[in-house]
Amino acid sequence: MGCIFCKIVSGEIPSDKVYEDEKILAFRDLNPEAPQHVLIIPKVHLTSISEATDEHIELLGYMQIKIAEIAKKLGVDQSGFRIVANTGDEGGQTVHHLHYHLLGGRFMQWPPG
Ligand code: DGP
Repeated sequence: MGCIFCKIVSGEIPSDKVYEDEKILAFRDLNPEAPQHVLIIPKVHLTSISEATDEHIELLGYMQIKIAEIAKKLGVDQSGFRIVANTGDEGGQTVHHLHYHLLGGRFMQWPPG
């Protein structure tokens, strides 16, 4: 399969890992938009949140809790941070493997562009 993030999970493409366990992987974005910019992905291939079903409830809940832990590890849990899941073409998704961007270390404007 040609999925870039599956290749990162398998180690075929190297990444700057921040956290890993049997279910998820967190690694630094290649093109950081903030001092801390980490991508959190499930190891199983799931295209986007649009394709999530009841069978993913546990995994998605797990990811939220781990994101909080990762934010703490990055030192942005107290200052604040943003999590974003670009979904589909108009959502700006370019890699079609579910991922949350965790952005922190600077003030985040709202609304986004
Ligand atoms: P999105 O536009 O939401 O689908 O974000 C995809 C992000 O993935 C984008 O910010 C750049 C990042 N990215 C793409 N390819 C790679 C890669 O090979 N390694 C890493 N670390 N990040 C990548």
